[in-house]
Amino acid sequence: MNLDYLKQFSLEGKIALVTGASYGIGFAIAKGMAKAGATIVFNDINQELVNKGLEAYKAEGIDAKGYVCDVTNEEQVNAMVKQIEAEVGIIDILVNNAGIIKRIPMTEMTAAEFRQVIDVDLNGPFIVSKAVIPSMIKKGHGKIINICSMMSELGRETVSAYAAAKGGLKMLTKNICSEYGAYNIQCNGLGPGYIATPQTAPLREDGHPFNSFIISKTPAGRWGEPEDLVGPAVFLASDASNFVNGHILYVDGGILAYIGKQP
Ligand code: NAP
Ligand code: GCO
Repeated sequence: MNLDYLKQFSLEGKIALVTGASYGIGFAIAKGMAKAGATIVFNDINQELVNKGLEAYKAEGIDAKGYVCDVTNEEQVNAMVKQIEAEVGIIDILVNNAGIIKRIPMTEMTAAEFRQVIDVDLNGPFIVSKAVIPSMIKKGHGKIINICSMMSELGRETVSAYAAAKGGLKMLTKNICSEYGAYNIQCNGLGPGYIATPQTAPLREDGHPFNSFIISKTPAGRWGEPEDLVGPAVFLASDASNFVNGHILYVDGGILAYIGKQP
């Protein structure tokens, strides 16, 4: 075992696939992993977004490889993983980051809308994990990080599908740990609090009551930034977390610990 604690956090020589990482949380995590030494591969649903991502990585001095692939499409995912293995190598680290949200009151939500959220946020991580695990087993190790949410633990109005998906993702995490831990695969969840990205932009508009609500509900007294997730993500991807498995690491400025201020 490497007891040099700083070296334990290094991702030197590792290949990391971060899904949906052209911008937002995925981009920040991939950027951090690259700085820790990993080779970055990412995907997004169309060439325009992939090109946008490639430019953003290049501007940071990162030589990333981007693929067009929808995480809900098993054929596309299997083809992408095969291509990455041939062009870059076996994936050591998978971050299931791609995700969507639909904020619609449950009784107004169609079953098709509900299914679409479950498809991207829960079936996607299942499909991509399933595609990378066999090679991780052959290689003798692997790290899977599922991007969970406050909604893995809590509910709120309008996010029934998202909460169902992220709650499911928490349990998929524990099950991958249970099923493949014996193969030296660690599967953990990273649960961001409320983070300033395009996904939460509608909630942060000037004067939106949700903005001040979140600030008052967060002991840290602010929204998170994607960069707040980098250290915890690198930890979960590195040898420093080799005996951490099936855990959900919440990075939320303290929201889940706090009952909130009396009105
Ligand atoms: P974002 O800014 O909307 O980015 C999500 C990324 O996923 C986008 O690049 C998106 O591409 C991509 N994507 C969506 N559907 C996809 C698919 N089927 N296949 C491949 N890529 C797809 O969101 P974010 O805030 O960075 O969130 C990233 C992850 O963190 C999500 O899983 C989200 O649920 C989770 N999260 C976010 C927060 C937060 O406060 N922001 C908190 C907790 C958890 P398009 O642009 O084409 O949609
Ligand atoms: C919402 C938000 C959340 C966050 C995040 C919290 O509408 O409540 O979008 O669900 O994005 O996942 O951790």
